[in-house]
Amino acid sequence: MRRWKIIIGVFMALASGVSSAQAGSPEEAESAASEAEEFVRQAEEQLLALWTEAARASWVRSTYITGDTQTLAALASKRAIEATARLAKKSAGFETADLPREVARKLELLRLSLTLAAPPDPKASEELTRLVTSMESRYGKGKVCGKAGDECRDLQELSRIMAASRDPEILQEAWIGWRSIAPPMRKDFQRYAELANQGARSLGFSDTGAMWRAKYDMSPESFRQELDRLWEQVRPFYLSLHAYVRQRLRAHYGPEVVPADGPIPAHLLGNMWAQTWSNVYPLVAPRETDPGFDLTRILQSRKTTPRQMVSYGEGFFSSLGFAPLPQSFWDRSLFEKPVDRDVVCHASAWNLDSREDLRIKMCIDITAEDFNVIHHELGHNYYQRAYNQQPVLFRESANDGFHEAVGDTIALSITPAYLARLGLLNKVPPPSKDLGLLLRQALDKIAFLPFGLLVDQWRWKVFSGEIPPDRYNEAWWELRGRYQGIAPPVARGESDFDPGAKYHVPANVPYTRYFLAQILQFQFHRALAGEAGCEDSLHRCSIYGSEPAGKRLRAMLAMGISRPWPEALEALTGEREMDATAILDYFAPLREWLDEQNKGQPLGW
Ligand code: X8Z
Ligand code: ZN
Repeated sequence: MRRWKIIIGVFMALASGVSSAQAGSPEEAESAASEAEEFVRQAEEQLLALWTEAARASWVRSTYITGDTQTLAALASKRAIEATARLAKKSAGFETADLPREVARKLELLRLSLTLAAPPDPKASEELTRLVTSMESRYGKGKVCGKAGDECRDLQELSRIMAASRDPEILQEAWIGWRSIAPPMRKDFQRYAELANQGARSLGFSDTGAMWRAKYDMSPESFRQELDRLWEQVRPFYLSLHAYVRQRLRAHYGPEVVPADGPIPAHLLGNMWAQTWSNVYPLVAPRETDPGFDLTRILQSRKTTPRQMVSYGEGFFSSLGFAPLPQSFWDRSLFEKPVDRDVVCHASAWNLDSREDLRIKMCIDITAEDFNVIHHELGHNYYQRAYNQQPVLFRESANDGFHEAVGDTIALSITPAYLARLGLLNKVPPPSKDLGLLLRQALDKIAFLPFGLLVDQWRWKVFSGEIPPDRYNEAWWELRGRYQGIAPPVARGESDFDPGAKYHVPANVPYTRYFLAQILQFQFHRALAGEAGCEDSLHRCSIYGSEPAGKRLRAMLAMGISRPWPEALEALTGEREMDATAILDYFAPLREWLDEQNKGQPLGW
């Protein structure tokens, strides 16, 4: 996540924002162009100043949550989004047809840049930024305490239980426990949705969801259809994986806990939100093809430190020809949960000055899961640095799915052969064990897809009013059931607010980006593996050490958002469409095997 996304803005009143010149004569066209150019130039200068200011306030607040840091961060954010909203309105007044391409694109991007738009009334905009800051901080501070108020557990501790426990009662307690942090946000969330919509409408969008869907170089409606198309490509695979996992969990927990043909209870999948399932790999693994190593155990037995985990990640990027991370990254990042204060532990990557001040903020656990998350976060940082030579308004990923996909693409190259090269593994398992590896990978990558889609299906409907506040939770579970085929372990009602127990909802971070990233990273991997000369099966390819792959990747990253995303995709892959055939190709051997295992078993729910 890139914090400054929600806070970009410019604080200034441009003397002549709206162009009055109509491009009738060549002279008038020229004057309109120079007026637009000057507007954009000033906007970029001011944007940069406000980004930097708001990002610093936000960093301090996220790494030291107090009433004061919240107030300061909310104020800086308000200044930034108000100014951006003003500029966005002005940018819409320019006639772009005759403008130089670069200027026209910048005006368009200005109009689309906000994920949280300031309502016209300054009081309302102050309330809005206060609400978002407070909801995110409440999530960050979330703790679940025993009856006597002692023995409090935070999300990190509860997540460890979700990952490791095989006792349904303990799992259920942790699952219910974490969701108790959310009901107090419910009213705030409702008000936030109202105010955010006021802001979006003042910028000409029908609501905040429409504003989010407008960012993909196509109409919001076409984007919806793109998502449907991609989901239909992968849905049969998900059904197959779901049926297999259900059958194995049923064998382990018994028929009174897991139904034969209904949704899977949400607390049994190894993750607080049932969004990735690899933690239950040992329960569902086929004995005969188990790869026989567990990276978590290896890292822990070697007493790997958080910093060393990050160094491994840096080492991968260096092997592709990326410059090392600056010393300030090591000095200023937060790698471990401090013992003496509240922080927002949800992992994020930052570039505070839009140049070289890169950092990650993450409460690292020594696990295979966090080894991947580190690569994910570093992907953001290397992308941010790669486009920092672009003009300010182009310092962004081609679309938000690209930003989320880069580090994951690299993580796909963490193959057993690569781990052996690092000295973390003594022996590379033979190809006959690949099915186990592929299954473990699919439990994360394929299982995630419906979750990646549904979070915003819910929010879009909330923003449009199709889901009214008195149906927030019911509609959430309706979507969880429909897309993921999971069900809550206990009855839920409207005094609960389960969407609020997922970081991105209180923090106002759009989520469709992760669905897109899951598709894109396999397209990127397929292309880069080709560039690296790997002729093996895709899941055996690692691009570690490949200069040509690095060069190709950097060329795309350096484009930022200067061109519509299909051009960036083409620069890297030669393809202009998002396409799920790459993820399907990658897992093809597993699909065949799963279908075989599922013979005679119910599919769906
Ligand atoms: O939020 C994240 C990253 C930060 S951008 C850690 N992710 C999503 C999540 O945790 O829900 C990465 C995968 C999905
Ligand atoms: Zn991310």
